[in-house]
Amino acid sequence: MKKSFILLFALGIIVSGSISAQDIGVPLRFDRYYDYDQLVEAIKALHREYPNLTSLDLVGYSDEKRAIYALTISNPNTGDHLSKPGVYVDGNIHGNEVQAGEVCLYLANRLLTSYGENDQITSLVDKNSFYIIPAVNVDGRYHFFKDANTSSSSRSIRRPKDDDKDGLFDEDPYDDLDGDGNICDMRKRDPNGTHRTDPFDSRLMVRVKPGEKGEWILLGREGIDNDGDGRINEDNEGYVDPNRNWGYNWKPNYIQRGAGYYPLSGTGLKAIANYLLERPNVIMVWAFHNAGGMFLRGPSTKAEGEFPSGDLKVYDYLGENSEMITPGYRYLLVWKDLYSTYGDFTGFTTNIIGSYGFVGELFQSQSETYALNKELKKPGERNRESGPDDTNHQRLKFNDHVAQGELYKSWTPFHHPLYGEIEIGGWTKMSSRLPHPFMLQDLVHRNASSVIFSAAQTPEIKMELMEKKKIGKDLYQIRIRLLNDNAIPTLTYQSLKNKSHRKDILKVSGASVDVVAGGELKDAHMNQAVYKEHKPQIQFIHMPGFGKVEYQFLIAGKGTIAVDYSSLKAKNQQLVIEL
Ligand SMILES: [Ca+2]
Ligand SMILES: [Ca+2]
Ligand SMILES: [Ca+2]
Ligand SMILES: [Ca+2]
Ligand SMILES: [Zn+2]
Repeated sequence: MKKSFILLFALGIIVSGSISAQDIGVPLRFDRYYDYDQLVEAIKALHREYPNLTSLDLVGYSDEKRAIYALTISNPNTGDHLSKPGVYVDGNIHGNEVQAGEVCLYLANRLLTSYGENDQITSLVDKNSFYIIPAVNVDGRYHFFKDANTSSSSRSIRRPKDDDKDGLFDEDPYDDLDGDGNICDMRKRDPNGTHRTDPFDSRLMVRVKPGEKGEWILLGREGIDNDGDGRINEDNEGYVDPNRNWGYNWKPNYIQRGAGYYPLSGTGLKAIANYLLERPNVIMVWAFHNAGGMFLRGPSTKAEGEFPSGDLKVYDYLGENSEMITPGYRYLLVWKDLYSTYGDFTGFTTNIIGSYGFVGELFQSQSETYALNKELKKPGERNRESGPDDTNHQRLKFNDHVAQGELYKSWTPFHHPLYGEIEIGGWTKMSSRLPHPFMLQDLVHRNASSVIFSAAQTPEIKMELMEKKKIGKDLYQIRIRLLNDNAIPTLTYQSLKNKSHRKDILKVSGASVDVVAGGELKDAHMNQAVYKEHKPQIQFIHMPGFGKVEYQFLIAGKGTIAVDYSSLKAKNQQLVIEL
């Protein structure tokens, strides 16, 4: 009696102390979205299940004091995590871009559950250190699920900002008037309105032509004038854009909207910046966002110029392969193909951390396909008369018959305190930028595969003795070859050009030897070596992708020598040679 009471009591604590913990077991599920608390549970579950391959770090806290976690995946038996090429992956820096978090969770889940079973993945987990932060903007993610939102709100850092400069902060947000958890649109019947009902789908509206009578006036997003200043929803949460607040090429608000008052003013961002600075081994960065189906590379502004050609080869190789891994996604240059951004995250990681980096813009609404009726044109083909393009018609059909109506709220009458009798309806918060959960598995797997592909291309240096020749009494000539079979060099050419990160070091040492000369062997057959003038026993080198370098040393003495290769971003190597 007493025992079972205690047991029940203990179970009660377990059940009430964790949120939906019964849902969250390893392997994780990807036919659903994880809210912030569930995401934390998921990452903890992975760590609990694979304590030997993971470590769970509390990176810091957000502006609203939520924990930001990072999961490190690295096999300690193959070396300390800092000794291996680091692959940093994050998501959800924009709070509403939630499937980016699922890509990160999926990557972690895939690497861990396939370790020891899949050869490619086993060798990656042995070779690399993965640093995964599934949700950067933890406050944004929390509020996106918990509060009423559009598909684009709850995006900002949760740092109050007075957008309309009236002395009040975030005082007039959207208002969920009908209490359905979505911020949709408002419309009102008006014979002099700007729009009439679309003849093909009565849920849509088309703009009236000159001289034509309207039926509707559009009143914007759901809401009221909370502060009575004559404007509706003019000061929503934030707006400090967490992807414009980083400490590289930051510009103030009048140049870059959302910049914040100073770089890294976001508490959580500052913590992540420090986390990265403590991991100089990071050579590859992926930051996932939505939407549009794009892999974006820098530079972020035209004024920064183009990357060195050596880096472009790397970006093209990874970007073009990623395009093939995720059909329909495009590999683009951000400032040229989209727009310039100042103070963005990958600008920081490229230039301060010295990494290659992509922004992955997940999901494209065109993937919500529905085979259209004959009278409707194909998606992308615009305009019968002056109607909206057919993408909306197709998306509505997809909503009706594939998502069973979950993505669109039909227009419903509502009495508005200011506008009187109106209707509320339109796309819901889980529409437009997020795949329906049934499509999530495909999205997370393909995008995680792009990360895995790039991780496989991080540098892996092999060092070999090419030749050892006695050329005099106690005088030896040795030739060392270093090979990198992967696409990514040991240091970006940008870092090399800016001298922002140290080169690799090749060092010859021995108790009873003297390195008389040493330098790069430009041509082994022609015996052309370029000797370094001072301290020939230490050479500063750079390992290209898909390439090799050769060095030659003249060594006086005898006994054992060690040749040590050390790198910031690739694994150190050593050769021991007997003279
Ligand atoms: Ca205000
Ligand atoms: Ca609503
Ligand atoms: Ca107002
Ligand atoms: Ca409002
Ligand atoms: Zn984004």
